[in-house]
Amino acid sequence: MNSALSTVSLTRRGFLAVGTGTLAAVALAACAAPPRYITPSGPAVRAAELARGGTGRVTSIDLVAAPTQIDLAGTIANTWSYGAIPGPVIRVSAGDTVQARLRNGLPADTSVHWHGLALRNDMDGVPGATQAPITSGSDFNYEFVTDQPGTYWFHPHVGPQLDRGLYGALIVEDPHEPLSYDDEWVIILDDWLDGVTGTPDEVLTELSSGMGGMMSGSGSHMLMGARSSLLGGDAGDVAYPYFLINGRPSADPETFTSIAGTRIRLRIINAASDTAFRVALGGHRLTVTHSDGYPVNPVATDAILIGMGERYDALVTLADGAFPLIAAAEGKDSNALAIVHTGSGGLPVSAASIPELSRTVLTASMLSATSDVSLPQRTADRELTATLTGSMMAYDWSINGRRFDPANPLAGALGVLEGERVRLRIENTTQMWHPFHLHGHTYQHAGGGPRKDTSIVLPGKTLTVEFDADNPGLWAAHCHNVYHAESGMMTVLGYLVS
Ligand SMILES: [Cu+2]
Repeated sequence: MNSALSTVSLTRRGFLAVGTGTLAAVALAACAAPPRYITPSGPAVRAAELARGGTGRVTSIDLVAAPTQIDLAGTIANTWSYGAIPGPVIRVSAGDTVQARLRNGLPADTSVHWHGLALRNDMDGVPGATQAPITSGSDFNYEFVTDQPGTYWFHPHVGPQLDRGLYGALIVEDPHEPLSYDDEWVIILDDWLDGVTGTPDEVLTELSSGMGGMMSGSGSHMLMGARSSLLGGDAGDVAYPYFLINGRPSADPETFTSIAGTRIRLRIINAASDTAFRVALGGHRLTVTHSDGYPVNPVATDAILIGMGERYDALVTLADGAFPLIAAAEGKDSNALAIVHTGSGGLPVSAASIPELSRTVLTASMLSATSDVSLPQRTADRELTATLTGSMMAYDWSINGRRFDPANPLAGALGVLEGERVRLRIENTTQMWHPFHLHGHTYQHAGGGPRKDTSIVLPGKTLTVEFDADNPGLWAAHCHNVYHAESGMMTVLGYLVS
């Protein structure tokens, strides 16, 4: 644990040495001893992976990230994808090994992050922290043992690539599934502008220039005046011409066909970059059973609020007819749509709005983890604070007042020791909501709340969560608004060398 090969200094030079794989070249700081963190390729990470064990069964998949086109009800747009939009569903049983070979056919560096999984750190897909970027034309082999069953997903962790078509579902099935249902549908939500009004890189440049407010209305991508009381005010920064369910716009919706009385498990994933959705199925109530992959005590609701990066599973027993499944873009006055069709009955005449959207809307604060996944009672060994800082107009989004620097990713890192119970306060001092995401761990909202890895934190509010530091490595912690993260609202949770 204490050899130069297993540690990394906080210096820029030292970190870059690790990032390029020349571990022996790690340089130690010349001045005051900075915190030392274990490395993604070190023995602690290998030991944690060995302790995971697993079934030994392997699921292999080739993912090719490449330029493609998307058909948006007749409008053809150039974009990037993993072959289709959404990408392939990767489905394994808990404990199985995923082998995913990523071939980078993009004209840019990329990576794949396996969102929500407590996986081995060197497979987490964060260039600068856990691996070197996968350069254009090269390959990278991801291989890791899956841990907990649940609904997860994958996407790049490079620039605003997530706001293109690069995303897919990763479903880890429970070999002892306690829920009873007849079928399941994966519902992936997205906000879309790529190839239509511009590219995500152009959006980021515009937002970062601080000129967006002045330019709005004349070809600007900036959205002014999106308001949501559920989100505490400003709902989002970016104007999108389309909102998609499973890669399709409302004018050409996916139709799910089943028969009345069928019990369906919905696995809802928000893969958007700047949009929370309010999801409901006309004529039905939903029973929420999981948040971010982990079981909760079931709660019946009319609609669900889901921020970027979050997942909710819900059970629904289908009635007879045709029903709109609507994901209303929260505060943005537009919808994504799919159709659920059972037996008799024509398609719904109007799918613009359904009463369920304005009835009970479930948020994470209404949920509690089931006893089998609740963290055991324990006094916290360490308390950490991540204060979300910055503003929309300056676009200087940051954590603890520091904008993330990819060239010096451990500056301002949050340190923990393996084995600790950690209490993390996520304090939002900004005027906007943020979906905070911690890699490699599924914390529990304080007070017996749900297990989650991505949580909506409203403006002016503090969310307190706890987790056990049981997955050593360097873990990104950031806002899952991709434009906020790329502007600097990101830090690293690092395991200290003991
Ligand atoms: Cu944010």
